[in-house]
Amino acid sequence: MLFLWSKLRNIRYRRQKIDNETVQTIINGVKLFLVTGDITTQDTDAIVNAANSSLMGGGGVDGAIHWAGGPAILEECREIVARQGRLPAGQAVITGGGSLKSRFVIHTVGPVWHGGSKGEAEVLAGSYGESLKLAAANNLGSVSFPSISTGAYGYPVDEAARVALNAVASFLKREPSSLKEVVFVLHDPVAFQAYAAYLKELIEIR
Ligand code: AR6
Repeated sequence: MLFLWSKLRNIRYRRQKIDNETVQTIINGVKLFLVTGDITTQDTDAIVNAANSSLMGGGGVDGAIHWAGGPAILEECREIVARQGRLPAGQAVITGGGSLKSRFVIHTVGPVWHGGSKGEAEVLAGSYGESLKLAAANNLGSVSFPSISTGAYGYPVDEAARVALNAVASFLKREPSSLKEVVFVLHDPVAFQAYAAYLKELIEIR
């Protein structure tokens, strides 16, 4: 019993320690770091939306972005869908930021989790890579990501954190670009812990 209690205390202590630390690294001159909070209040050049293929809005972070950014974003999304059709999972498009602080919104569609053997990791990595490609193509200096697919789409957050951080780190390593800052804005402490734990692993490996 005493043993169990001291183990639990230890876990709590380790978690608090991660909370109080700034978990960040620099890859190829680009600062990569994690914060907790609401992505709609970020002032990076772009924020990334975890959208669905219709681009017509939804719940979760998608709903929050359209709510905070106003109808101009939806109007641009409509034009994009009229021009090129629904957005496949793993792809990304860019619109203005409407009334958000960030000038742009990059909309991407993550995979729905079907157990992990249906190519989910490749599609999720594609969402991050294609979003960063668009940010670089538009000469942006900073971009914020939510934890794509880990809400309504059911992707387990520990696995998603690995895929997300590996995809961003490998893009930054191989593509010199305008980017100076990539931020993960994690809405809840469980997601923050998952991303912090894996980012620390990555920092130690490097
Ligand atoms: N800021 C940052 N992260 C947030 C915010 C916020 N304001 N709100 C939620 N999250 P989800 P998905 C986190 O469901 O799994 C939509 O209906 C949330 O806690 O938004 O990719 C779309 O239209 C979770 O960790 O996106 C699609 O139909 C993460 O964002 C579908 O949901 C992703 O959760 C996409 O599902």
